[in-house]
Amino acid sequence: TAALTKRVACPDGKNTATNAACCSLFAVRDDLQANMFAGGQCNAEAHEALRLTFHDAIAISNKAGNKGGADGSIMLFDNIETKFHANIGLDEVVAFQKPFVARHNISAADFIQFAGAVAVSNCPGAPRLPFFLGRKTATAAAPDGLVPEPFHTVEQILDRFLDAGPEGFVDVEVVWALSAHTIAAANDVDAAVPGVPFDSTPSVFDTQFFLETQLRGTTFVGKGGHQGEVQSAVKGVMRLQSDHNLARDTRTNCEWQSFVNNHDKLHDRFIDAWLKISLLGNDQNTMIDCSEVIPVPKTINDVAKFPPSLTNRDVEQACADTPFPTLGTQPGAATVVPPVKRNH
Ligand code: HEB
Ligand code: CA
Repeated sequence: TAALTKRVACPDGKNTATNAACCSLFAVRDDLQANMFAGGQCNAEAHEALRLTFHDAIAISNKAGNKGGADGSIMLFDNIETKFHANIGLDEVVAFQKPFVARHNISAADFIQFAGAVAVSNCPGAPRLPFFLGRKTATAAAPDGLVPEPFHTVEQILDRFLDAGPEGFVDVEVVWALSAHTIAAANDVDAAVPGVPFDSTPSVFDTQFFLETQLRGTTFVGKGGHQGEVQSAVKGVMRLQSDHNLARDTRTNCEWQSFVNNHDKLHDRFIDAWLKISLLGNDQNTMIDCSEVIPVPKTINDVAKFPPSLTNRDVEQACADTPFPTLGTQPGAATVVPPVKRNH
């Protein structure tokens, strides 16, 4: 039976909400859009906000009793956690985000996930991510070693995800979560070339990441040879060794390929994977659904195409069950994908 929900008028005189507890989030959202995401852009700061949601949340271990998770520890104990090797670069993100937490009535734990959901909404083609309010606050820093690294083996990565929380993440869910790398870049894998994206469209939430990682690697963004880096198929694009291997491993390759040119699947499965990440260590049933505060992303007409000059012949077919989809090629000569520039 569908209940009729009465909306409450928020004290800001502008907004209404299904639950009064969500009212204060409108001002946080507007502050983020204006002062973190440069007027609602899918910019470097938005990418970083999404990465931070993962690095705070994934630091939970079933084997170790499920302490931590999405609890704000990466910000509350940043002196400890941002020194962990896997969290390289996040010291700057945390420093940038802290004043926002300070000027609003929100916990670090909720803020990190809320900022990530707002960030993703700025990327055309992205799903509108759900946001639940009311996370537990960290009482200690997470231990080192729980955040996956790009030089970890597929075995290590799948094991780590399976150990994250009481349910863990099964192999296909790991692939779903990696949709995040369609709006992502690396600053520190090769520090000589900051902002190098993981696909040719780092400000669009499309399926290009899954397509491009399946292509034969031919080029390094910089001098190459960095830990966790392998050759990519497109100049200016960096490929992580972990993404390369997940696209090819028998446990994950068919799921990986299934995202190529399947925008609906990308959209729906990222909601599932991200929501689960964003709730790690918390009980959804005791939290308040404030998803209505998250902006509705722009839609796109997502038709996957090979980057200029590349074709189905450049695919390193890995999935044995299904052939790679036959796709067109973007017109023109091969170009160099420009780096993602920071605003702050
Ligand atoms: Fe990620 C980025 C790794 C998963 C989100 N990554 C990144 C990087 C790396 C990684 C290395 C780069 C950093 C620098 O800066 O240098 N990841 C990784 C791994 C994994 C992952 C190994 C597992 C497999 N991610 C993930 C997830 C998510 C993410 C799940 C969500 C959900 N990342 C991300 C982002 C980014 C990244 C967003 C971008 C950032 C920027 O741009 O800044
Ligand atoms: Ca993309």
